[in-house]
Amino acid sequence: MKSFLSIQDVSNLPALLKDALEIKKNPHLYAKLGQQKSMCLIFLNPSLRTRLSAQKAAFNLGLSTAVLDVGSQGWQLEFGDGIIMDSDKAEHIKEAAAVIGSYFDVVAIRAFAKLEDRNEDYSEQVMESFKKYCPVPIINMESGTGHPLQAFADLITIEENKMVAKPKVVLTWAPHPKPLPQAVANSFCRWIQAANFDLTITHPKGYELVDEAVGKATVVYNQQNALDGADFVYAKNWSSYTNYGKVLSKDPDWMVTQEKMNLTNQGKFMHCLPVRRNVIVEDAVLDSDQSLVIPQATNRVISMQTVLKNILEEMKK
Ligand code: SN0
Repeated sequence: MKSFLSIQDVSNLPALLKDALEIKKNPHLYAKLGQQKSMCLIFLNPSLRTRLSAQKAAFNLGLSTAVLDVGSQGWQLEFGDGIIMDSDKAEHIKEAAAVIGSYFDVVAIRAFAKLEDRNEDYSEQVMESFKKYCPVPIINMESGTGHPLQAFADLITIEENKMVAKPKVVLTWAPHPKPLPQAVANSFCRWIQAANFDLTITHPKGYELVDEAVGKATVVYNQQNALDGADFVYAKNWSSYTNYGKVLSKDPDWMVTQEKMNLTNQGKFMHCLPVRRNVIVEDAVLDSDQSLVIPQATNRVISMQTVLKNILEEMKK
């Protein structure tokens, strides 16, 4: 693996999953792989799990890390081509990416969708600019359209908890007070289908995801029907893709409740965190044995460590 921007950078998903489960059993197996190498973590948005799990994963591989919080510590970056830079943005990505790439061996970036201009977010301007101007491998820590490290951790979690070879996985939209990106939902759909699981997506009308993410999944507008017989229930809010970045509904009837979980096949509850308690999902579900949110977060170390292991191995070739 040269870089990790999306599932398209994964040439062999079963092999990557096998790697992940091996690393989970023995986290220090590759403790020397990253020695004398370093990684820069660049954040344009907040993070708890992503930042700490990336640092822990790097630590397990002997790789040093530095963190740049662009919001509070760095110059505001300009990404446009041919722009007259007379506004608040002091540094162009051309220089910034080249400089960072001259200091580090791997660069990981978080840059959420701004939810203003769909073409801008879906063109992946930030990741693509880093890829173009930064001479070292790039890792996506949530971009305009995807969060592949989260989806990989989710897949590992399902693999560890599934009772049948092809579980029924339901992605349900849930209400939220703010407009959120589609990134987590998009990547979840792609990875679950790449793993050949049975995926049903449920959401109110107007919340259809981009076609490439939906793929061959079943879309059901009635949440209760969708949940029937589910082995895994993945809740997530996202803002509208069609009416881009808009909150079309805050309907509390879409919250995941214990009563709804009773419709499932003793289904497990999943969410990427951070989660708004009693808005997305009620306490009773989150605090029950059915909840996998902590194992999912734990597996964020494993997904990052597996990706880093593959990138570092590629660099040694
Ligand atoms: C982000 C998102 O893409 O939905 C990151 C998830 C890993 N979530 C949020 O920004 C939640 C913020 C909030 O106010 O609840």
